[in-house]
Amino acid sequence: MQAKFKWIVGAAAIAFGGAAFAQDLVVRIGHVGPTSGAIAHLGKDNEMGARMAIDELNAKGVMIGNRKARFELLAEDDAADPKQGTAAAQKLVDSRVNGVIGHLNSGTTIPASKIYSDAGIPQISPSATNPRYTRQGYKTAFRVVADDVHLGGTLGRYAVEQLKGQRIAVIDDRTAYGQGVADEFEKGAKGKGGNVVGREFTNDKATDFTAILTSLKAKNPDVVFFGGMDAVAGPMMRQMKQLGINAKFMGGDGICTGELPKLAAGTMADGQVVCAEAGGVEGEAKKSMDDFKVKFKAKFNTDVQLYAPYVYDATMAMVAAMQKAGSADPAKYLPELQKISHKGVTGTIAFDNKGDIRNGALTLYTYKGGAREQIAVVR
Ligand code: ABU
Repeated sequence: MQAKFKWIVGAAAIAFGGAAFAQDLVVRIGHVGPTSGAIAHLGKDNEMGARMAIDELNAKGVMIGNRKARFELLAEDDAADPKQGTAAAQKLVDSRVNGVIGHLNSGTTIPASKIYSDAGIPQISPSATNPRYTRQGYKTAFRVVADDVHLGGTLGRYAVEQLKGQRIAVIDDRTAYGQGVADEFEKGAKGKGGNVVGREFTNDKATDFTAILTSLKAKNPDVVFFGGMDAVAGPMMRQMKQLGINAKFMGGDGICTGELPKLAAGTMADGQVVCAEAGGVEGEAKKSMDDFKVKFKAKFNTDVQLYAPYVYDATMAMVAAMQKAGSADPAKYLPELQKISHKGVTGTIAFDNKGDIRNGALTLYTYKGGAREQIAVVR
């Protein structure tokens, strides 16, 4: 007797007695960031950006090939820890995700990228800025923000040319991101004739900076650059104030968050901090970013911290590539992702042959009255 029921493994289509109909195509998108630990506010910000994209895609109804796609978000916490990062990556690979958005930190994104590459799964980091990530030769690695060469170098030049820093001190947290961006800052400042009077380091869990700040105070710095994240920068600024160090405070994207004024607990003077987000839009394009922030606040009842719009764009660009390929199979949509040109809220998402964003921008910010204020968008 001929079978009346047939389950086609690996494809969501069912045939009953000869009549076939297409079911939803389930597309699993992995997201990884630190949703626990000192920078959980940033990991949650990223995850909400992914959630927003997935919810919009499901509400809109997206066709991939001739099938209606239903997107699932598999969100993992790596606590900004490289070992937990690789464990999260392996878990997502084992869950047969179609693509991954993440991780947030360079120190987790770089080791995880080998796991995704070996599995042939496309990965887009929305925020990892260490250049090494896209220089390993992995075809699956992409990022939608500028890297630390651009970020640190621009800030180093800015310290000398615009802030007129005469005695520049540099501190980093010894992470892949913090040390890398501080090195690039130092190169940029020295390239413009800047005088770097001291270099110190701490770690990404430290809370007491008395020893390094006392050592730097003796050198009377007028600019202090910190390569690291806001959770360390805030207490560092408090202790600078206690020690009477009245220097400008600079940092990369890791400190350039909505949370920094709270973490600095009222010790941040207007205009004292200069930092940079590793992306940005200006002119007419700024409206879509502003609209995104309003929608985000309405949905989650919290403001964007930093990279949620970039996560949103990364997710949308990945899905656009699946649509172009007519398939969510990583091997089939990867070539489309490599040549995607997706108009997002953070600008056009298109990648160079390393997987880096084309024509990446930076936005320089300061803080006034406890709120971020844009100085300029630079390319
Ligand atoms: N880019 C700043 C935060 C993430 C990272 O690169 O580690």
